[in-house]
Amino acid sequence: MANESHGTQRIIVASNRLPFAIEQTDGRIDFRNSPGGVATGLKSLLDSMLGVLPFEPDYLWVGWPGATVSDEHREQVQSRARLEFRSHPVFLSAEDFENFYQGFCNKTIWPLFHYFPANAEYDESYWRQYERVNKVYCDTLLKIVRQDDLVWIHDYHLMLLPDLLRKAAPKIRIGFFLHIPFPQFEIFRLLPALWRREILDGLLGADLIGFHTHDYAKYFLGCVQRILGYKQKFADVMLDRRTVKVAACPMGIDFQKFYDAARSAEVLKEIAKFKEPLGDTKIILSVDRQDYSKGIIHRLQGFETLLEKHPEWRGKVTFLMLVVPSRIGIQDYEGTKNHLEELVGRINGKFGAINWSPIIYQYRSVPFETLVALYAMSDVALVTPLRDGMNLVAKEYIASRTDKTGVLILSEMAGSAKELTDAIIINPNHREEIAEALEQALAMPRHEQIERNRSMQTKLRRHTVGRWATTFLEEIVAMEPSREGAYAKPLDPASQTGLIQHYDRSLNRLLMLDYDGTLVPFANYPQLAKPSRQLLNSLHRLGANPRNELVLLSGRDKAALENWFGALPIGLVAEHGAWIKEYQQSWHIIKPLRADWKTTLFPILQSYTDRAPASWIEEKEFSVVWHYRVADEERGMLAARELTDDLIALTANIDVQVVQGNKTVEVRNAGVHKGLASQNWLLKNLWDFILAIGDDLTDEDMFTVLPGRAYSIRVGNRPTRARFRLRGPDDVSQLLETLIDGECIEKFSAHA
Ligand code: ADQ
Repeated sequence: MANESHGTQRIIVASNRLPFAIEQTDGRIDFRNSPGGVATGLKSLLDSMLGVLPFEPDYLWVGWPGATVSDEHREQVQSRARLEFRSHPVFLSAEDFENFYQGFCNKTIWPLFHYFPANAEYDESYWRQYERVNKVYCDTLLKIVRQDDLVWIHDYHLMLLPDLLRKAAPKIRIGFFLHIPFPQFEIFRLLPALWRREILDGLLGADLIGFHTHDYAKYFLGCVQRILGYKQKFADVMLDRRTVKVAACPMGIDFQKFYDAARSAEVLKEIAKFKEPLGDTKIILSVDRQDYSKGIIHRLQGFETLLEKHPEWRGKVTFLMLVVPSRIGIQDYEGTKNHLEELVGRINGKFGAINWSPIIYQYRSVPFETLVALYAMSDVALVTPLRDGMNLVAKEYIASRTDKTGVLILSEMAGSAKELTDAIIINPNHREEIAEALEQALAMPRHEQIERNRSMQTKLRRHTVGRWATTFLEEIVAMEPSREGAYAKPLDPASQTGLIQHYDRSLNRLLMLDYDGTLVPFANYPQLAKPSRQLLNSLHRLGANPRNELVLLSGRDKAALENWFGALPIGLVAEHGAWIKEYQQSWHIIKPLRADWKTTLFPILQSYTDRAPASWIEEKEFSVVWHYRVADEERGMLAARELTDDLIALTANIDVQVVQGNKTVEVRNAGVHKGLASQNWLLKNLWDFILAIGDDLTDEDMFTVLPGRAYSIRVGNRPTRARFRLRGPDDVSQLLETLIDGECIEKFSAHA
């Protein structure tokens, strides 16, 4: 790893393609701009971001230059890429291109993630090459990356890279953004077991994983849950050593660039040139990369249905179809191209006249000004992907409508349909629906067009590509402190002495202790984890000290706590905070709670109990718990992952929370936790010493609300907000004994 450092924040972008592609002809190397959404979007990003971020950014873009480069040209490509494009090329071999790019990326992941499982190929040599290329990227990055760089990895070609990089350079901040959809579990699971695990673990090497929509983020979290079983809290995945944030951050466009271009003299000239031969026919436009996911065939069929069902539009409407060559050499793509050209020919033959051609089809890439001219002159944009991560064309069309007229017809399967809700939203699989939408669009009154586009333009103006990138990067930068604090330091002898001295000189002490896993080890059945006489004695002595207020916070029900600890001079919290009881007072509910949802969930829990023999259900007043400690480990773990996933989906509309505990899955009321219960005591007095000890995720809620000076201790070695950690209940007992011993000195000094 390089170790020089500058004052600015350097961002290393890693993606499959660079903003340029090279062509090698007769020993000559030419550089040209890359087509496609990711490269276009990122290029605008780089242009628009300078001066927007709260830190001074500097960039380097690492990626494949779009062709295999012979050895003798590599140095030349490298230095031009650096000087002219702030880029660092990753050179790939012909075999990489075949098996990695054409193979795993475009014949496995692309079809699968776009819900075309029948097109997906599961070829071991593709997978091996995918692993290899991700390693090549990692090695390249390690040569240039510096400790304080922020690495932003893009898209499905590099899903193993975050983890590879994390392992080699653990402290580097890494973001990952997926530009295509992330599919639901039932689709993702079609990948062989090893691949799907490695892909998820690969992605989880990042600090932040971004998707275009909430659905994709949710599907990803669902797959992590079902396949890896890692604990999750909201949209955070809790790994052993780190927390990974998963977020929806929809990508925008450079709105102003399209809006201004549409009014420029150059574009106006282009419009006049294109419109002249079309007379006063209405224009429908479609623009995409050639790809079966874009729904081009269905779209043509929809247009055909329009002309069949509404003959009044014949001769009065022209469909301009612009298709950019893409992924040439892959059979599915070649097949679609032939099919679509046949269809264009058939429709033109069937309906066309000497002076009117229904479809004008162009198979090529066009310059920016031409593209904007086409957007600006078309009455309707027909964007009908069968599946699309986002779809920038839909956004670019709206941004190019300076007079706010024009109608966007948009597929509900495109990520952008979540934002562009004022478009005519259609199901792209249904030709009748496309035809009806076209009919509606062609007849739409001008004022309605303006009204719809005004609201969409307002959104697009606000959520630009610059803002997308800034939000994403700022999010990673903001995560830094919590990542550093993810591991507490051991309560070593020096810290323990400090704690004891502080305890000794304090007069108002609050001690908050968890029970299971903290004061006693877990037992096969909860009723077996009884407190020993010695523990009860220690708790009694600590609680009876007039300088102390001792509270036991547990997930157990109040009957169990009452039975074991009811006679002690201490406060009690049951069901993770649903019930509280101060010393010498009676139990009360912390806030109004419901429990009617429990009956609905029982049959589901019951079905999992049947699947993992020896697992069982515990019912408490305001929560239910599925225990699998004594079930077969493998079966129990698999069932717990699935159950958690099912419960999260089934309880989406009710105010409860699904919590994975130690060999348990628990459903409880949302907003009730040990943090809330702790506050009851924290606010009661001006404490000069606070000690909180717990072993579980549920105790993190308690650690979160503590003041910074409090002694918080997590039992076990897990990421935590606590300041210190201890190994197990034995260490906790020892610490408590030491505090009790100190009490003798207290009494002695009080008498002295
Ligand atoms: P793409 O599948 O490439 O992108 P899209 O988002 O529509 O799809 O972007 C295409 C880009 O190419 C647009 O910016 C458009 O202007 C440009 N383009 C299209 N046709 C052109 C032509 N004939 N000539 C010149 N330029 C043309 C992937 C995902 C998408 C996601 C983007 C960004 O598949 O779902 O929206 O990344 O994340």
